Amino acid sequence: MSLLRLAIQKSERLTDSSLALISECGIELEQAGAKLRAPAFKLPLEVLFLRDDDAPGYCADGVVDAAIVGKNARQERGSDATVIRELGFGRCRLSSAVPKSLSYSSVGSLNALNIATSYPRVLADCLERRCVRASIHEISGLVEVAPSLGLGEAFCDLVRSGGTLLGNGPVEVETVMQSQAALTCNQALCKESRAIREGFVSRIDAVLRAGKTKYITLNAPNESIPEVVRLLPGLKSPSARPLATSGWSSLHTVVGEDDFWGLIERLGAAVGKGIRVLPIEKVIQ
Ligand code: PRT
Ligand code: ZN
Repeated sequence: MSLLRLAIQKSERLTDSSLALISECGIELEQAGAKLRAPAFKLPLEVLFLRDDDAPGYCADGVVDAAIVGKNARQERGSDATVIRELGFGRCRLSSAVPKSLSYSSVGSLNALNIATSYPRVLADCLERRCVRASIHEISGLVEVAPSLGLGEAFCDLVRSGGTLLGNGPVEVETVMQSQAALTCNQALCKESRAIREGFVSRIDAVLRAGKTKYITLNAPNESIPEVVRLLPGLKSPSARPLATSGWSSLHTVVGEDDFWGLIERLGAAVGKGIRVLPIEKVIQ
């Protein structure tokens, strides 16, 4: 029987969010995290717990069929695995940074510098595109303190909040790539495994859509309904149900999260208080 083998990161930064997504997809794993592999209950899917550095290559080579990995790791490994969905967690950027003492005006200031990084391939591609000739020194850890250890005059590493950089003194100067976790897949799947993958991707889509939408209910006097309807860009028009109090209705709709707070403020101005916002678990389309 066909089985979809999905790699996720073993007990590191992306692990909890990957397991949460799998669970929100309604997939229950046997002994999640306890072993190297965990089969799913009632679904032909098996999760393998791997290092983020290894998963992109294993996915490209077909050792696993799919993997949840940082796009940065996939790009650095030069993996042929296709990005099927960006998953919205593990967001970070790969940036170059220089010591405060170095006078920096533009990317050209990196010319002839020795740059320490764990992402030599991605950095080299970026510098080449921007016609910068620097020498790249590959190191595997302590990247942000590399210049102070004499391991380079500048460095290039992942940045999330920027707190690590602030703590060590260097200044972030160029974004090399934006990254986040992605579902990547091997393209050479048999028909059955592809069908399992498509089912899994539909579940992920339902979860991702739900994450971007909220359910809103509010009570409004009937005369203000046209104005509320004008303000609410729902999936369809909001539904209105009469309240026990005559002349009033309860309105229900689904809204996207873009400009969510702006919308709530405009609604508040139109109908006053009593707007209720509820999370949506899944949106199936
Ligand atoms: O054992 P394994 O090899 O699997 O794990 P790892 O230690 O190599 O990877 P891990 O868990 O650190 O990162 C896994 C993935 O998380 C990365 O490939 C990115 O896609 C993503 N990610 C998101 C990050 C960060 N944010 C992040 N901030 N990876 C690393 N960092 C580090 C960064 O290297 C730097 O040291 O956090 C520090 C900077 O963080 P801020 O918030 O201070 O800017
Ligand atoms: Zn790693």
